[in-house]
Amino acid sequence: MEKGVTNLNRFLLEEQRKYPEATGGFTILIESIGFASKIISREVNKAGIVNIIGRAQSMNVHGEDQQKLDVYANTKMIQAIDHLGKLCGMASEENDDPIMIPEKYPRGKYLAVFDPLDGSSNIDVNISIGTIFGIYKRQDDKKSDACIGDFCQPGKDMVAAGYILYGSSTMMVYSSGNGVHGFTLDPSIGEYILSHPFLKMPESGTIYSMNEANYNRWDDSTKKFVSHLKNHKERKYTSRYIGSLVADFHRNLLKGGVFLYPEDTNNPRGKLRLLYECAPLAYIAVQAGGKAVNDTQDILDIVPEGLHQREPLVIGSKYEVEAYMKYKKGEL
Ligand code: P6P
Repeated sequence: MEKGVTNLNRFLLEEQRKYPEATGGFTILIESIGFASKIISREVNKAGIVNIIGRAQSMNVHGEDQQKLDVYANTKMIQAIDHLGKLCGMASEENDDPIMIPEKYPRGKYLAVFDPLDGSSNIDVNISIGTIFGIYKRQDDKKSDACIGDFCQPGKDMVAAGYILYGSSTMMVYSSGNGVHGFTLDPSIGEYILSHPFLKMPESGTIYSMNEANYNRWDDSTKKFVSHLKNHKERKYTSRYIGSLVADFHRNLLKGGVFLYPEDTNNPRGKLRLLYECAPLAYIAVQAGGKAVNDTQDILDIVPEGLHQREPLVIGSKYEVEAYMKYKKGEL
């Protein structure tokens, strides 16, 4: 499909035509997530003006202050997809328990997981932030509301995943298993336009992204890996770390490189959440030719034991992630 004239709707319809059995449910689901993101983008881009930033009175399940935009984005994501009749439940970083579909709406076979506004601590300082989402299919044909167990599926079973980056432009990047595609929002017409078809992550990169303030809390294998990058014989690496997962991941997806949030003595299972942060980005990374692991295995193979389970995350170009795993296994 040609860049510049293909909008998200046309792209989804042409993808849908590849599946004769498709009912269009998936298409309307992704379209609706796109709709929510346009509303979130509008508020993110004017947050400083209308002063809706600052701290809401509530805390989320992780004991973090919820920025007003976090709460707003969560509400918009839920409102955009809860009535479609395509979902049997949702899970969000901002909600302790699964979000039920209101009684008045029909249920469907999909499960949506999302971090409505990741990196929200950067809102006040005008740094790029993002929405991360994943779509699963319910594993049984029950018509009841989803329970936590329905969400506990490995990331490799996702039917789609993606993110929206609210940066110098607003971009949606998603995959439904046939490559990774980027769409840039044209705010003058309110349309996502195909701008990055079949995105591929470079086999290796020259960027590493991690919070080096944690250095003394890493284990020796992580320290050795970082030293390997800093003293690489063939490549001169540079450090880039925004502190906003979606922005750091997106840069490495396009330019190549590796992002690490490994386990440390303060965060024995890392900081990032498996279901709605690590797994959707791992799905994108793998579809784009990259890799994503925790401290022992591929992220996409991990079966969550709960909605908010944390996992160490090392994600990016194949060369760097495979080198990391060799250090973790003591092979280097
Ligand atoms: P640290 C933002 O709060 C976030 O969840 C991710 O977006 C980001 O990658 C990470 O935490 C940054 O964590 O400990 O380096 O501030």
